[in-house]
Amino acid sequence: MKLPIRAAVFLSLLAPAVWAAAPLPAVHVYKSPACGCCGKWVDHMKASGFDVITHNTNNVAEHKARLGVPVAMGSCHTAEVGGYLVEGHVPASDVKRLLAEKPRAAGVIGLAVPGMPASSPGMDSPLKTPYEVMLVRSCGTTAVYARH
Ligand SMILES: [Cu+2]
Repeated sequence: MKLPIRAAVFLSLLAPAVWAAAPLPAVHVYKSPACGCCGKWVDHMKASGFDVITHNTNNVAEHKARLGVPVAMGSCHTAEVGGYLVEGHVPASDVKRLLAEKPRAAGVIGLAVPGMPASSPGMDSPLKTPYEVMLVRSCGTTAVYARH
């Protein structure tokens, strides 16, 4: 009987370490203090388990430029998480997938939902309007990452 008990104790000690190995990085959000839908996206990210640090600014464009958001991919707010840019109303599930896949080596610098699609998180229109999440590369090219 000793071995199974030791194994169980060992596993119970191991479990917290496994959990701690991959915590979600904090999300830094840059948004206008007057932006309502930006705040709702912050709520969506928090509800999905992210710590969110909100930076209210009247110069969101400065941060988009710093992070390398292509002009055509622009939305209302921009964010930074785990070294990646997240532009606009990107679903938390896609951000988590990006953080797990770590495509930095393939030249990917982040995700974007250009404009403000009605059905995206934080916009929350009851109408089911399809929209795409775009992957952004350091060279400025984009590709479809997810369809919702
Ligand atoms: Cu918005």
